[in-house]
Amino acid sequence: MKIAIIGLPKSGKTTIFNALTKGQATTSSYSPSLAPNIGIAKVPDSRLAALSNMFHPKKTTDAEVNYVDIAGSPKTLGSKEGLGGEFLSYLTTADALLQVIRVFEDAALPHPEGSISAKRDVDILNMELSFSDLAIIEKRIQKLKTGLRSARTSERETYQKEQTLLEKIKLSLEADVPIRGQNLEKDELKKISNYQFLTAKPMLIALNIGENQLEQRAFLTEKIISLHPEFPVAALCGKLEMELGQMEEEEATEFRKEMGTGMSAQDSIVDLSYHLLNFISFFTTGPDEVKAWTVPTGISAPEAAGKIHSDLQRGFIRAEVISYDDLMKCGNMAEARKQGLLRKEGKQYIVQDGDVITFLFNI
Ligand SMILES: Nc1nc2c(ncn2[C@@H]2O[C@H](COP(=O)(O)OP(=O)(O)OP(=O)(O)O)[C@@H](O)[C@H]2O)c(=O)[nH]1
Ligand SMILES: [Mg+2]
Repeated sequence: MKIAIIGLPKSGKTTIFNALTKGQATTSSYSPSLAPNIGIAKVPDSRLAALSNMFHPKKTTDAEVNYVDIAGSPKTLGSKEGLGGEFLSYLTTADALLQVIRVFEDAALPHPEGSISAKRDVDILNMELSFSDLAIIEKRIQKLKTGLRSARTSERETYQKEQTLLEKIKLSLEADVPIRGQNLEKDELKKISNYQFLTAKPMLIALNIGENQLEQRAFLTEKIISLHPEFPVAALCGKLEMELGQMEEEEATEFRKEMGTGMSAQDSIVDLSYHLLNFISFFTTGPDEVKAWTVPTGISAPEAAGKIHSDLQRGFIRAEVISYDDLMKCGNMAEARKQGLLRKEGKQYIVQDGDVITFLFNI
């Protein structure tokens, strides 16, 4: 799972990135650093420890979330000059976007828009994401139109269908409806999946509040949710979370209690990403390694295999699947097999949360 962090300049993206990954990337009071920060956070999951106890593997590997933090204004999105192109490619490959909205007050660090307004900032970001998608759509439509002139009859229909679909999406985008809110059919979504449109991506909002706003946290969160019920929202104090992230676990927990910060930024963002963005975990087991994998809900068995290695997807034969709960009840694989709880599943199988899977493949 890869999550790209976006937000207006100086909203605290790098600070929150550090909090999430326990990283130490340089934050910027003045000019942004140009290189993106890339970091990894482990996903806490008690089921993995239980599986590890059962299989005694040489290695146990948590599921991971990859975070990318890109400097620069989203106003350069989609533009060719400056950061635009590179910036965009980091976003298009992400599974989800984490929008950092500045709520903290700091007179020494003026907000680029002149004042603090979470609603305005969310709107600006959404508009920029739409612009980026619109630019791609317009270019593609132009290309299709040119292509249609010289297209063979056999290609004509495909071209025309794509054009109609893109025109429809464009109209809605222009009316401020992001692609994720356009109720597109499954096959329509599939047709446009190659474009990796930004407004089609799931998004969550992190309100970056100041230490002195911790008590208003629930209120501030509710306010944004009432304006944007479509987005999961977490309010966290980026600066404090970053500092806590550098501490020893115990010390940080003690601090949290005292300050009433609640769940750590890491846990709350991971929780939000999983439950509200519909990600699930499946497990692979064996004497060498027990490992948790993160995939979107609705993924097929071969697609899940592809997350491990593209060869596994290409040469997919079938999957042997048992649910985590069933396996725990049986105590071990041999018993599960005896009880007939180990299922053989084919290419159409949709992976479920907690599935323990062995992929059979042939390359
Ligand atoms: N007071 C206060 N300052 C913060 C908070 N979060 C971030 N800052 C400060 O805001 C400045 C910008 O933070 P960054 O994390 O670098 O912001 P950014 O969005 O990555 O900035 P760019 O990459 O330049 O767009 C730094 O000086 C931070 O210390 C916060 O919660 N409270
Ligand atoms: Mg930054």
